[in-house]
Amino acid sequence: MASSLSRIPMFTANRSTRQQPLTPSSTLPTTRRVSRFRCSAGQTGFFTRLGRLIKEKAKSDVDKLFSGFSKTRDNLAVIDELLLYWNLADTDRVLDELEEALLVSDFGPKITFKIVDSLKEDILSGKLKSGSEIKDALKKFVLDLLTSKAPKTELQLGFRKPAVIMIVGVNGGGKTTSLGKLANRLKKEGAKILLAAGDTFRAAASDQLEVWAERTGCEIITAEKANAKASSVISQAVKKGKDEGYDIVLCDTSGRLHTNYSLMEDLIACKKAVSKVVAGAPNEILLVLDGTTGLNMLPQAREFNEVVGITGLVLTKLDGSARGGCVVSVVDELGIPVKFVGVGEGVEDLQPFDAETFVNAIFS
Ligand SMILES: Nc1nc2c(ncn2[C@@H]2O[C@H](COP(=O)(O)OP(=O)(O)OP(=O)(O)O)[C@@H](O)[C@H]2O)c(=O)[nH]1
Ligand SMILES: [Mg+2]
Repeated sequence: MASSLSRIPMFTANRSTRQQPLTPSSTLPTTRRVSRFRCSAGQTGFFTRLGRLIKEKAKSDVDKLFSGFSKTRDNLAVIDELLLYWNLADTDRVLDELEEALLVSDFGPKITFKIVDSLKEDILSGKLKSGSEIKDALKKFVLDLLTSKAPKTELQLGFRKPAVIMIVGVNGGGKTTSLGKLANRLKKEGAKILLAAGDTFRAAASDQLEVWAERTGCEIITAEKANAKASSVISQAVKKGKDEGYDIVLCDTSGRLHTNYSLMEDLIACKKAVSKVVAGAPNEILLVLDGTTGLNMLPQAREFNEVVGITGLVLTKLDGSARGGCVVSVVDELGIPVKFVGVGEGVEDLQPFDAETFVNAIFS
């Protein structure tokens, strides 16, 4: 990690900071706090280490990660029963039921048929001879798919300071919450974080982000006036990030329907504005998808990807009634890695995605 400890002033987000969002920290009054940071970016490799470190921690958080998915597990538990009594003569019936279990878990028809066909071929050729071998082959198929189609699940933050992460998605998917949780994780690893309240459509949106700024002890830039352009708020934040040595600027954006052309264009403007301030930024454009919407998330992902180029997915609400198979469908179809999963509303409830852990959890 870094050699030097840096101290930066912070302030509790409140109305006065909103009205004067670009006031230099050094002149801010009263509620300033001082915080220690273990390291600060600027050295080559910091961002790479940060991405890796966060991912490694995922492995130790396995229980929490998949405390959700109970519905998926229930649906897929049928597979264990089926395979326990499997014999060759029963193959067609067992594979039909396995197909149904995968479909109700939102694996989607395309990937389900691929899995079942592959298992059938291996059973008929004598390669798979027992229920447990079939189960292992099923898990391996899904794992291979996840790791081959979208291997880079770590954040890719480039090497220029500040790295910029934009969070996009449809209304209510969990963008602001995920951004807050991500700020918490990154800050815990020692990064100096600035939040940008790029959701300028809803008056309450920046208040919500200010709560997260306060909760995580991060600074925030909000719009100076009503009806400000999102691109202007975001680019001001990135400028401040650059001038004041922030490691990462996390940009919230408004929820928008992927079918609304003018709102989607607004995202392109945000992306351009950021790239004018820091070459190569935004480094990550994370699409937040609500896990409870199941396969309906696919058209959203396609559209956002086409318009701004999505670098990673955040699947939220997996603690609820989400069906885990949709993760596999999205990765299979779009080849975009899932980078994080949301497993609750708390500040710690965002976990890095790890394919092996995921497969073990849903087929446990
Ligand atoms: N259970 C659960 N709830 C979540 C999760 N992520 C977000 N939520 C909740 O989902 C609701 C919407 O979250 P927001 O972060 O406001 O969603 P958003 O995408 O920013 O919404 P808009 O800005 O209105 O488009 C809130 O009540 C969150 O607490 C999650 O992983 N699990
Ligand atoms: Mg929001």
